[in-house]
Amino acid sequence: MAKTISILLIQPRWPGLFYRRKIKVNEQKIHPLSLAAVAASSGGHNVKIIDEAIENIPTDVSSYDIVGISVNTFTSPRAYKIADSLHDKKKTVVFGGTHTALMPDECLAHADSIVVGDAEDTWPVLLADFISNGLKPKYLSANQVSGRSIPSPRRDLFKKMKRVAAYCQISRGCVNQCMFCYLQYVPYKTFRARDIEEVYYELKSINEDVILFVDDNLFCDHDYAIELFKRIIPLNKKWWIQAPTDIYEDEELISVMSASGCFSLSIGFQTANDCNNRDALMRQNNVDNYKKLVELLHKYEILVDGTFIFGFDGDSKSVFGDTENLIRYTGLDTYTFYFLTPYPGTKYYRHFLNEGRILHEDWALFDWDHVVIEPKNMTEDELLEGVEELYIRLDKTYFSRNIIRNISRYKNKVLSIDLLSFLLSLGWNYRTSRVSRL
Ligand code: B12
Repeated sequence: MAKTISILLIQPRWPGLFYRRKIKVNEQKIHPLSLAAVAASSGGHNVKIIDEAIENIPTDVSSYDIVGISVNTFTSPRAYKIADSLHDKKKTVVFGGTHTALMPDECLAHADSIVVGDAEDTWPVLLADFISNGLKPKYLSANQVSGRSIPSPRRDLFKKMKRVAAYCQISRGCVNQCMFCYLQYVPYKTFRARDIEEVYYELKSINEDVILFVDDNLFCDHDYAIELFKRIIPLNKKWWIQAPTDIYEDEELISVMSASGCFSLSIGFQTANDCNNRDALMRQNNVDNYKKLVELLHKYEILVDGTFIFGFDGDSKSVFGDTENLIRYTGLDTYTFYFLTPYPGTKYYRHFLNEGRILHEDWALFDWDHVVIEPKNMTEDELLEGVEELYIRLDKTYFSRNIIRNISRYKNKVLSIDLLSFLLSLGWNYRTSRVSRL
């Protein structure tokens, strides 16, 4: 390599913590992965990672040649602020992350260059161009990086701190077509899975016993998933992952998941109302299958967190009671509620914009914890209050009464001290104010 440069990579903090009432992963207790993945594609250059959730950006950045910032929709206002102040210090700033793919032009108003999609193929080219004074405004990861060429993230660059769990990514992409999901609108949606041996050795090298897999949908390839889970059994990790509802018929998969240490799944039930499933193209979902799925997972001692979205056009005030009944009937262990959030830069967003139903233009509010579109069959207040009252009702009369039953469901798994400390680190967040603290 001709010249070695110093790179500062920043993950901006998320300002929207106040507006919620749910169980939440404590971001300060787990190292985020995105920038460690970018660092892994930075060749022999010097890299420093700053996670703003736990540390401040240094005021003196003179030793860095270039700064990369990871930008999600809800962190974009913060990212723009950081970038503008770095420009005042004459720094070259590059953006990457979901929001650059959705809103490239807006991002380019604050950055010298943007990476759209995977960093593995684009970032090395960008760095070489920067070194030869030929930085281009946009790098598009059009030839999607194959799973086999995704290297392990640079965990050695994480700030040394006691962590309760580690994130790990096995695959990227998804075959489903849910209209609200950002993946429908970016050029890197294809399902790609990493080499099983690579994942095995990466997991083996991770100190933490509790692993949170951050895949969009690992279950796109059941055979691959089964092979991977079998391979990691000897590692004796306890792990969690997001899963779709359509694994309800695959008992072999579920039994291998359990044997390899799966303690909990987050499942995208999304709605109690099948007509929303049709409208939002959630073809994998069918309310009739949910009880069978939850029972099967419980049989294998896997806890189930159900995620639900409120504010679809098919939702009227009856959706809250319907969701409550579904949660009780299926026997979910925990539940997480979100407000429908069409991401700016998508066709879905334009649909609501054309109908004059977008309530805010502050992207920090587009975090699924704020109502950002005017609902069709109820008022904004009815939607907010419906979700809040549902949380209160279920917390008091369902969750708190079932907590002992739920804990006993872990049986063998609960013996892990690491798993217990991870579970205890989950925060129970309450909505304290309607006004975000931005
Ligand atoms: C793990 C995760 C979390 C964790 C940790 C978040 C964190 N601080 O990292 C927790 C559980 C805390 C979390 C919470 C939330 N999350 Co989250 N989360 C994820 C998830 C599942 C994985 C992220 C990840 O690590 N990916 C692995 C890395 C390697 O991939 P990557 O981030 O895409 O990075 C690659 C490229 O994008 C690019 N890249 C990324 N950054 C940069 C920067 C530069 C400079 C360059 C060159 C390239 C580059 O290079 C990387 C390697 O190719 C994603 C979904 C997903 N599959 O990405 C959602 C996701 C990022 N989360 C999302 C949301 C909405 C949230 C919440 C707001 C939800 C909520 N209301 O509670 C909160 C916000 C909390 C916060 N502080 O971020 C959305 C963001 C959508 C958007 N339009 O911005 C996503 C995309 C989920 C979704 N399907 O909508 N989340």
